[in-house]
Amino acid sequence: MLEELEKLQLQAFAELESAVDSRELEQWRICYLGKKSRLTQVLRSLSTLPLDERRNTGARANTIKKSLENALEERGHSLETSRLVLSLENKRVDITLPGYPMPIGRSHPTTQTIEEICQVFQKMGFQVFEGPDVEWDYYNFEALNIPADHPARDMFATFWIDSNRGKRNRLLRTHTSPMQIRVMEHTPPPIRIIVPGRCYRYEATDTTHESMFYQVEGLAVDKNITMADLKGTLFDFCRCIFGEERKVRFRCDYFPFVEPGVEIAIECLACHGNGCRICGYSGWIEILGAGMVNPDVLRRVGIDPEVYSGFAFGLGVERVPMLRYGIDDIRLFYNNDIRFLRQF
Ligand code: FA5
Repeated sequence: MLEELEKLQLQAFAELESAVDSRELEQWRICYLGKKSRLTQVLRSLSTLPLDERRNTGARANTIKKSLENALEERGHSLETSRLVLSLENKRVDITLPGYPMPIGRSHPTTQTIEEICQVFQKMGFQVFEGPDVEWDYYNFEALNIPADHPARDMFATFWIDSNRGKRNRLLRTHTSPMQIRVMEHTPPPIRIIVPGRCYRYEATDTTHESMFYQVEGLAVDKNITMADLKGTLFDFCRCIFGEERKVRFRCDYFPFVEPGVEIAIECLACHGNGCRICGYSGWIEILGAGMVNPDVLRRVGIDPEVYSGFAFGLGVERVPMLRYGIDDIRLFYNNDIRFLRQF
């Protein structure tokens, strides 16, 4: 029996060496150390042996059992270590490889345009101010000579926010002109400001109209300001932004808070003035409304119109890149299609 045990041990060691994963190790354990293994059978049958043989065989069988258990544990460790080394080798990071480039964001084309517009006016001596998107009826309409029921309210389809005892009083500003009042209330002339900001109109959108868009308001109040100052400032601006060659149209318009009122339009880039879908077949795209500040508006904020005069304008920001790059639909700006935005 002892001879058999020695053979068994040699065979077990040889097989253990060829086991390559935990599944094969477990099979080996069942075969050589399991309940039905030959070694367990020998240990169980010791009591049937004569005393002498029992002692020798028992001692040897136990030693073999111990050495098989140790060998199993060692082989387990060594297989685990090789598995770990292999997996580390496979997943090794080569720190000398160049990293993945991080996509870098950029300013929205509207933001870029606002910055450029502000720079042009800042060079002429205008200061930049900002104001609230949520406005009172008073600033958006009343103080600008547009009392309730004035037909000019139809020009500014309004998103109302709340009302007080049936009287609507808070809204999303429909233009940046309320900032004329807010600034003049607190600043004595001379005033030269521009105000970039969002405006909202409750109207159907089309290629040149959005329900949310940006304007840049301008206001200059001082002694002896005339229509010539307004025209000179705005023509200079148009030349800076659109170049010397581009045709600029200057003609009368009506806004209750200026007198006289004008509008400036730029020749459509897409059709060179011949008329197309973008310009509504007129050949021109209107970019701003302007005029001399109405004396009633000056009086309302405590500025004497006999001493001071001023001009104001409100410029549609998105129309500038549309005219420059031939963008045929204003709605592209806020659809957030990255393929469009990436071009600027
Ligand atoms: C006004 O908003 C006046 N507050 C402008 C003004 C200021 C006049 C100071 C006199 C003195 P108007 O509604 O025309 O005016 O808008 C001015 C410009 O904003 C337009 O020329 C156009 O370029 C742009 N604009 C107007 N409505 C929209 C719209 N729905 N979507 C995109 N741009 C618009």
